[in-house]
Formats: sequence, C-alpha cells, structure tokens
Amino acid sequence: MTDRIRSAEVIVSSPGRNFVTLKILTEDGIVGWGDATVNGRELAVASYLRDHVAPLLIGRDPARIEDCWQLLYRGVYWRRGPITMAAIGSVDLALWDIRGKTLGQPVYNLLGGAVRDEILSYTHATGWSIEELKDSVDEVLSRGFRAVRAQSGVPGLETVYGVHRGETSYEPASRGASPIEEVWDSRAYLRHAPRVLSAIREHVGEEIELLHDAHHRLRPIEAAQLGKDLEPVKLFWLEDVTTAENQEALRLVREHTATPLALGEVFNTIWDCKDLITGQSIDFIRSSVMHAGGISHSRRINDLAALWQVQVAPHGPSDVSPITMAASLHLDLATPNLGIQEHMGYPSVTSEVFHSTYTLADGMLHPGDAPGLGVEVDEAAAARFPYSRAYLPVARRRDGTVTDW
Ligand code: EZ4
Ligand code: CO
Repeated sequence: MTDRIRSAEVIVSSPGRNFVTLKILTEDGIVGWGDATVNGRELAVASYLRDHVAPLLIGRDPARIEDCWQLLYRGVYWRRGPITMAAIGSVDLALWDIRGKTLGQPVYNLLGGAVRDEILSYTHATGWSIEELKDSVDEVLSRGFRAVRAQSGVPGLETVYGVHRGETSYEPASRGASPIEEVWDSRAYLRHAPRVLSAIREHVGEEIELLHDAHHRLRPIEAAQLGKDLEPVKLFWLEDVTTAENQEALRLVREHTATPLALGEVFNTIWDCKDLITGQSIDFIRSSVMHAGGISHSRRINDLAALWQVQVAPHGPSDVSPITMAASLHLDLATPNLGIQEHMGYPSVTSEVFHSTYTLADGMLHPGDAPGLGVEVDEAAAARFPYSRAYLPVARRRDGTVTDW
C-alpha cells in the first residue's frame, strides 16, 4: 500500500550555532530529515515551512519526490529566492531520506550509484598574520587534508572575512540583536593578498591545492587584477571574486586571467548559474545542495555544468547542518563532474543533536551506507539548545558606505 505523509514539523535549535530542521513522518512510521538553515534568516524560513509548506504535504505519497518539488516550485507562482528554495530543498532532502529508508538503500544508490570511491574535500585555514596562517595551514595538513582554503588579515583593517584575530577557527555569524559592522578596504586587500598567498605557496610546496575566497568584495576590474596577480600561485580556485547579479562582469574577469574561478554559494536555482555555465565564465559551481532546492534540482545544475566542463564544488560551511552535508556527499559520490567538496566542520556540541554517519579521513569524505541520508536528529537534545538571534556581519567602506560582505 502507498505510504502517506502524516506530519511535517520544524525544529529550530542552536547546538553551537542556529539550525532549522524539518522532520517529515509517514503513516508507516518512517522519519525523513531535512535542513532549511539560511544563515541569519532562520525564523523566516521556519515560518515559510510551518505556515505555507507543511500543510500542503500532509497525505501525499512521499515516494513522489519530483512531483512534490514541482508542486512547491511551480505551484506557488512566486519564484526562486533563498527562503523559498531552502524550504523546498529541505522537503526534498527529507523525502530522499524517506525513500532510502523505505528501500533500505543509501541515497547515492538511488542516484545511479557511486562513480568514485571517496570524495576529495578541503577545509579552512585562518590566521591574522602570515605566520599564524602558516601554522593553521600546517595544522590542516597534519589532519591529512591535501587541499586547503587560506584566509588572512589585512594590514590597517580590524576585521576581515574568514579570520578572527588570535583565534584558530572562524565562524562568520555572531549572536546579538544586530549585525557587527566591519570596515573594508579593497585597495589594501589587493596589495596584501598576493603576498600572503605567495608565502603560503612557498611554505606548502607545489603539490598541495590552495584555495582562496574573496567573498564578493571586489569590482570586476579589481577582480581581474587579483586573478592576474595570483597566477604564479597556481590556485585550485579563486572564489566569489565579485558579485554575480550582473553576470557579464564575470566575462571581463575571465578575459584577463587564467586563475580558475569558483562562484555561486548564494545561488538557489539553475537560472542563477545558467549563463555563467554556458558562457564558460566559471570553472566551479558552488551552490549548496539544500539552498539550490535539494538533490532533485541540484542534480540538474550538475548535469548542465557537465556539458560545459564546469565542475561541481558544493558549499559546505558550518551554517548548513550535517543533514545537508550528508545530502551533498550522496550527490557528490554519484556526480561524474565533481571537483571538490567544502567541509568547514562544526562546533563539537553540534554532534549532540545531529548524529551523522558520514566519514572524513585524510581529507577524503564518504556518505556511509546507512539507508537514507544517514543523519538522525536527537529531538530531546535539540530542545536543550534554544535558538538565539545571530547575524552575518555587515561591511562598510572607510567613508561609511555599505558594501558587499
Ligand atoms: O561566508 O556560509 O565558502 N564559504 C563561505 C562561507 C559563507 C557563510 C555565509 O553564511 O564563504 O563562510
Ligand atoms: Co565562500
């Protein structure tokens, strides 16, 4: 007999940082877990799910994953957007979890099966000074990673994306009633970043893959200059070197540099990256599997990218929960044109709520073989970590103008 969705509940918890979790329960007693976290906008997506999505799910066949996606996307009239697409993504993840559990299979086996044995990943190194950054890179390499993102401070600035002064880890969101305001200076960054990354290249030798995130700060011609200046460093990629609302801008960057470009962690549909992919303006597409509407939509992005030899490199920060990380790994394992998977890692208390079975050893990830996605949520533990408001920082130029963070 056809199973039916009995309930869909939203759990907002904060084990180390805020997460929005969707629990779908079927009449047969199968639980599927989804993640709907949008950093700094958690309660908006929780409300969208509770008030507008959950009521539509009750009584539906959980095996009709694509039909459910179409209903929640096309059936709504209003299109795209981070809140809507994260909500749809969370439903999609939960339904794939249920499908896997119903069939007794890890989700990657429902996606065509593994095309590789394990998944190359990178994590973050962070140091205010070049010396501190070298130590942080060494620490990452000592854990077995062979690819590392390197971020440093900038002389003359107090705070910079990707690094906290004197601390060995970085978490961009901060708790409080309003966002922290940072001062940003692109000229100072452009002078300093090539020095830093050259020093790190010299430090690690030529075989370690180095990545760097410019985090949307630069104008197109500045981005082109940075890409050119970094060519001798032979980066694995330069990420989010400029914003991508105006995608023509990336063509300008591209014409001036052969440094590989990665982009798209804030994208939420295939329409956000279609022109960048078909125009071959980027080398890696970075949307997170949940923020881009779940496995069902992300695999369409991956296939489009494959046509244009663009590689898939999903966003994997601490602000998507271990449920999204697991979903990403299942899709990665079954995606021929995977480049690399980001794995920022979580505060240790996060594992009190999210019991995941995916593995990370020597920088290589595997989703594991548990049926479904392989992550279970301890609801009693989640209740011990209530939501507390947190924001991403806001950036201003030296004259006080708000700029891209
Ligand atoms: O700033 O996920 O590549 N990783 C990143 C992240 C983002 C955060 C924002 O929510 O750029 O650190
Ligand atoms: Co990034």
